[in-house]
Amino acid sequence: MPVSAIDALRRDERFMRAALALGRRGFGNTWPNPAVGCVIVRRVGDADIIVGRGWTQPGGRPHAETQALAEAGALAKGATAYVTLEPCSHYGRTGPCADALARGGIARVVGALRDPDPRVGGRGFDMLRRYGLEVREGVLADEAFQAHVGHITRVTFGRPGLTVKIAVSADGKLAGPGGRPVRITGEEASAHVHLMRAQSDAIAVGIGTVLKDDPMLTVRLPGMAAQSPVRIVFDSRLRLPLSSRLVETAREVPVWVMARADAPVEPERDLVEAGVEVMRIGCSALLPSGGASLDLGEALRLLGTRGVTRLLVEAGPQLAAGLVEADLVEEFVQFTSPEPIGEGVTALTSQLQAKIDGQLPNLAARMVGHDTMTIQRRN
Ligand code: AOF
Ligand code: ZN
Repeated sequence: MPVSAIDALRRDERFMRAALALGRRGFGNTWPNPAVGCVIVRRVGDADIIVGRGWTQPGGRPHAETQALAEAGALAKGATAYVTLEPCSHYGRTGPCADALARGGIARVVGALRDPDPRVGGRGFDMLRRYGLEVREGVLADEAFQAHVGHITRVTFGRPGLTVKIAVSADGKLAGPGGRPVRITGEEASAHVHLMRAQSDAIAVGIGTVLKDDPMLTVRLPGMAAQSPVRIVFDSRLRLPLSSRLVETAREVPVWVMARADAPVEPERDLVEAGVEVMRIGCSALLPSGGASLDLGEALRLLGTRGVTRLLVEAGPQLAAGLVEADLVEEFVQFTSPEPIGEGVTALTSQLQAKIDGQLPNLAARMVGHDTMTIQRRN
């Protein structure tokens, strides 16, 4: 390949990386739409100049391309647009982005990934080619897949993309004896978890975690309180206490409770009065304890119909196991502290860890403060 062609490939990757970084600004606030990024680049002499930048706006509209085109104005003529997801081809509240790019005078479009949304599905790229624009697909497709895994999972399987997060001690425990809460990871890891919350549409826990820890599940990073996601409790029998911090703050940040269809009605009345939304779904497996668990697949599909794309689960051992058994997890994030805590509750049995390794073989690791963060994904 001639050097000039290699340079062009590198340039495309560089600007796609910039578009991916812009797109991330929308994580957690564009649902039900994907958080897309777009940069418009113009060649002036020997230099490449970014003349327009855009990302999907809160609530999902305007789309990234419209924002970038508005910033570029007349400078879009003859320029290249980099988009992290195929430009749309359908008529929503406004016309298709593919149309807008052509009308704005864009000469070339570099896209990372096709949009599996049935309204688009390749028609956006086709439309651009029909208009005579040059199109290159597949630049940094893996990175874009990670960025859009929530949207892709929702339009393909009808449920949100799921990240499960757990924090364990060096000896694999996530709580002290009898489930007593113990501080496991450090401040940097906590800050990172708050960032993960801010970048999620919703965050879910099991009722066991609420009863033990009484968590708030909000984002407590400076200046980011408004980024708190919807808080969800999987609570088959509606045991969520009215005195919990979740219920007490339900009017400020939404709380959704997913209960079994046959859960008692009185607690529902009280919870609804306190501002909580109760959703009822079927149950699947009978538990050894004699109770029955929620059908987690059905629960997630219900969240999909509500538009949730990026769901973070801060799981205890039971919920983590249930989600892995049902093969519903896209990403498993584990923070491990350097200290053992001795006696306590084991986070993952070796069989469950083996199952996770089988489903999510793609492993990355890095330090966050004193703790190790491992991220496991599908291949
Ligand atoms: C783009 N650029 O920035 C985004 C896109 O409900 P609508 O009409 O806003 O359309 C939503 C669909 O548009 C969504 O499911 C996805 O396929 C696409 N999102 N497309 O061209 C964007 N966010
Ligand atoms: Zn669009």
